[in-house]
Amino acid sequence: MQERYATILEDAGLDPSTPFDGATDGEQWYASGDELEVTTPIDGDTIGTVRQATAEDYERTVQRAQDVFEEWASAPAPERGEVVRDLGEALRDNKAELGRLITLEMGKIVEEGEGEVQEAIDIADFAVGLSRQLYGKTMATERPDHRMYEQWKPLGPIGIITAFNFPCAVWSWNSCIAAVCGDTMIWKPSSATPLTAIAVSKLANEVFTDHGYPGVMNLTIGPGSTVGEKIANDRRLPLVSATGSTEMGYHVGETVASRMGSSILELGGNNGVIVTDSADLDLAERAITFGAVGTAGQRCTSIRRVFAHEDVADDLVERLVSTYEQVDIGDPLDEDTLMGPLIDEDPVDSMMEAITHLEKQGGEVLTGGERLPELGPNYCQPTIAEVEHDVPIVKEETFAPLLYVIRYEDLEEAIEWHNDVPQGLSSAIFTENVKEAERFLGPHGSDCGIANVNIGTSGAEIGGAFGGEKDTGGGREAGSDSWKQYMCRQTVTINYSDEMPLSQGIDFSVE
Ligand code: UN1
Repeated sequence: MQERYATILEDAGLDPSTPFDGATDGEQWYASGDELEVTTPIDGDTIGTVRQATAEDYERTVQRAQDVFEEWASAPAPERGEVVRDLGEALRDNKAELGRLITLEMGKIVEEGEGEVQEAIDIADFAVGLSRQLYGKTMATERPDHRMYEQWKPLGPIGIITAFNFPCAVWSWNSCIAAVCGDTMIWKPSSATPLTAIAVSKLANEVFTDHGYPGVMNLTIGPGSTVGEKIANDRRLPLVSATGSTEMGYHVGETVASRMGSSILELGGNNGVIVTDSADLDLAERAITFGAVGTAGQRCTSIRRVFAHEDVADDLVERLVSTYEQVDIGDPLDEDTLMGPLIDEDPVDSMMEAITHLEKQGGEVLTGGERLPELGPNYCQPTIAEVEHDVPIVKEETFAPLLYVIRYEDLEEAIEWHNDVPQGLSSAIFTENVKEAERFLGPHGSDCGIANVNIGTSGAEIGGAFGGEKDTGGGREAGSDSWKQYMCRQTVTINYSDEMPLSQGIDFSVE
């Protein structure tokens, strides 16, 4: 391993010379399954080996989450918030180090790696405040001297499954909120990014142990076919939050539902931006570049489709092509780089296949379109292709920096095309015209979980509920009232009268 890679691991609290154990119960680390070799997408160098969890290791971890639940759920919520506050502080203290580890393991540039840790810090802060605001409603009852209210109780140990592209932030959205809600958890990260999971779990272990609550946040690294399957089928886990492909989500969602569990699914997107003839093209160009090229197009919120009004399309395309051609591609650890490698060669292959399809269907590559073998097999050029709206490949999510530009004449038509895909995560309109913006936001506008005006589709703040409709899975994570899914709602009615009146005025007296 390159020395600079070993330094990154050390700085993030990982000993580069040892194989890592892939499971923890908050105190001990263990795992006796097959070894997983971890490579960096930067140059394919091996940066670690992880012993994966076996069925017995999984059992130990989930048992622990179940045992600890009783005590953790009994702690007052603000006390749970204090622990999450310290987790947020630990993340703050290690932001730069974790950010670089994310870059090394996943390939996003350092700026974005650190941004992801910031997202985790932000949700920790949000969760601390929330720990004093787990409000229930009080309702007016129809019976005299009765009181009715609802209260929110911890749900149980829960399962968290996360994807490679946000190896820290998506865990934090779930774990920080679940923790203040009184849940314990078992986390299965992507097998492509286990080291980030181990590094943040080490921090979590220290913080929770210091507070006398080890075992709230637990980790099991292992293949989806074993650990993922077990989580989906495990009746001890009333909730499974899963982020990843739509295909995975269908399977997890169906499996969890078949045992009456609930799931939060955050799956694929196919995010579109409408640029109207009144748009500020300078803003649109900047937002589209970040949205489509940022994270090498590997966000579920990445911009994949731009609907450009025909009066501004040429101008917009010219600006985008010129910007795209100036993007520095290369080593994501280098601070001049704007786009690093993709996670491995598969998405590069998928992007090349998509380009072949669209060219056969009359589309045209405007810039990019090539692999960059001189940098390595995981690198490619960010690409813009112009296509007609009904080209079939446009309905698919290609998890790579491939942007489709589609010209339109009429806003209603653009909205219709925009919605005519299976996915429904994020969307945006660029316009200076309030009527156009409101049409896009109105009942016949965007059908996505997120809709923005003069902002791209990616880079959502944690304060809002994050997620989308249709094949995106319907789940909502992070801010707003997403916390309610991590708790059990209980409706309580108390009779403090000396009578036994029945609701609906029913008389059931035995005379
Ligand atoms: C994801 O790609 O799975 O809105 C999450 C964003 C980030 C989160 C993306 N805050 O782009």
